[in-house]
Amino acid sequence: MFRFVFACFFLFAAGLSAAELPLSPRPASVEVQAGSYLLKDGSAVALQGIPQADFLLSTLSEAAKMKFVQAGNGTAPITFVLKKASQGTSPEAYSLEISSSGIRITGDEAGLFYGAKSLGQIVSGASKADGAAKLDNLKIHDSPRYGWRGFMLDESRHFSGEAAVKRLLDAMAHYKMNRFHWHLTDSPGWRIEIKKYPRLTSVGGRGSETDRSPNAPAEFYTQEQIRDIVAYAKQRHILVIPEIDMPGHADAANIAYPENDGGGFRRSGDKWIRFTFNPAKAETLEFLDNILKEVAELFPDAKIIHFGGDEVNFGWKQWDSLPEVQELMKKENLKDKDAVEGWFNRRMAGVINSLGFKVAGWDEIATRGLAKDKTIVYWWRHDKPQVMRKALADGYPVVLCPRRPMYLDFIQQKEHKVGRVWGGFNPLPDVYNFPAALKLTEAQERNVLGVNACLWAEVMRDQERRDFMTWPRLVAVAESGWTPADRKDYASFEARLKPELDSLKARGFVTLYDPFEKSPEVRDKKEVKALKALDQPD
Ligand code: TNX
Repeated sequence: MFRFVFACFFLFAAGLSAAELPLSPRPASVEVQAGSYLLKDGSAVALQGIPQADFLLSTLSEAAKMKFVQAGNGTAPITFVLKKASQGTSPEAYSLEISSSGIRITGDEAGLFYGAKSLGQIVSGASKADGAAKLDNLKIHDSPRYGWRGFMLDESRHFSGEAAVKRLLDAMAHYKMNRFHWHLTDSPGWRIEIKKYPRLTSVGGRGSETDRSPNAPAEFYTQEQIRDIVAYAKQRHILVIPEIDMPGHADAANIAYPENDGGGFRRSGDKWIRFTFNPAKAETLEFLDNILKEVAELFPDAKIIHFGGDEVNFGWKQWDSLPEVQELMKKENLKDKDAVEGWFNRRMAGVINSLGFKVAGWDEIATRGLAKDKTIVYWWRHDKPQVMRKALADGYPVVLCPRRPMYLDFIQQKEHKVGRVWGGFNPLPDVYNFPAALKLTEAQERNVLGVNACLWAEVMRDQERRDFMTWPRLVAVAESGWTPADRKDYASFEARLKPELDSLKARGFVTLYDPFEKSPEVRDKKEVKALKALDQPD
């Protein structure tokens, strides 16, 4: 009885009702049963025949804040059972059973990892006495709503760097997120080493959105660092999707190799005069092909290369006077710049496909006649839902990342000053409730791969500010991607979020936004003004 009262006190103290587990994202199904199991610190874990057994053990120990050891043969308090996912079931699904005789986690490789995470979180939130955790008997059957639960990090506008990325990957894995979309190139900086073209990083890697000095230090990832990060992510069941943006957002590359410049545009206080690659010059196309070949070698797992394709019309004015473009238009019978852009998209998608990769691109690419089975469309223009619906109807797999509510460079509280507001902003509940408002039909849902939040970093010079804009909204994204619609409940999310904020702070995200305290806005240390967005040209 005392134990029961104690357990209830703990759960209520954390703001959770007795039936609610301290699990984010909320699992698909939980059945709490009579009885309990006392899990002792130092308990043995049976991992016979389980791939990455050591890593699973350390994952569990870390999440549980206890130390477990590998069992020899025979029974153990915790048992992992590998069960290959059958056709039609998710390899990320797992079941977790706590009974008076012990704990058993069953699933395929990713499922076992998520099961270890869930058990760890339950243990770390449980009441403890003499180094043992008292766990209610229960059965969890858990499986994600979507197979794509992603986060995009813009490293071009401001560079985050290896330590920040690994810390981020750890936190993503903790919340069962599985896609890291790495925006490695854009106008302010080129961040991925390409051996054949060293100036891309030694020159193109200099500076940022807020430091345009040619003497700024070059900030980028070496190929070795990229391989290391990709492996780090893979171990945590996260696939990395690199983005090499073309033919727009290309200033950094064009500063390094001006012969590929297709012209750009000016806007007040800021210049992106080399915004596009020349889409028709043979040498430029070969240059891009060579880059893509190296990129493909660095990212062998996801087998997806994102090639951008966004906002090209902002900077394509000079295409009218490029002789190669004129020639191409004649030769291919292309009537305008839009047709040239489509031709370029198809050509580059063909190269990516021939490397054995699918191509992903922003939703502008959805009308370019690209192969349905080899193309992934990222729907980002929230004010153009018809683009998303058409792409789905046409049979493209679609990743949902509309600016509202999935862009984390939008402010999250109305008093905040730095960041975007566009007919509204992106407060935590909007992120959490996504994508209900889209009212997707069953047929549409079949082609929806999942959800992806995007952290564009124009007005995020410091890691402190990036953390403020990311957390805890990314926890809400994780749940919107994982938890079945009928299990989502904002009150439950909020109750589970309170302890989660402490756990995020313990991971080092000390400048996160606290929605309960309505914490004051964290701005960059060197104050930056909110920049006008590129897609709101002046
Ligand atoms: C639009 S999203 C962009 C980015 C900007 C972002 C700012 C997209 C495909 N292009 O280049 O950083 O808006 O919110």
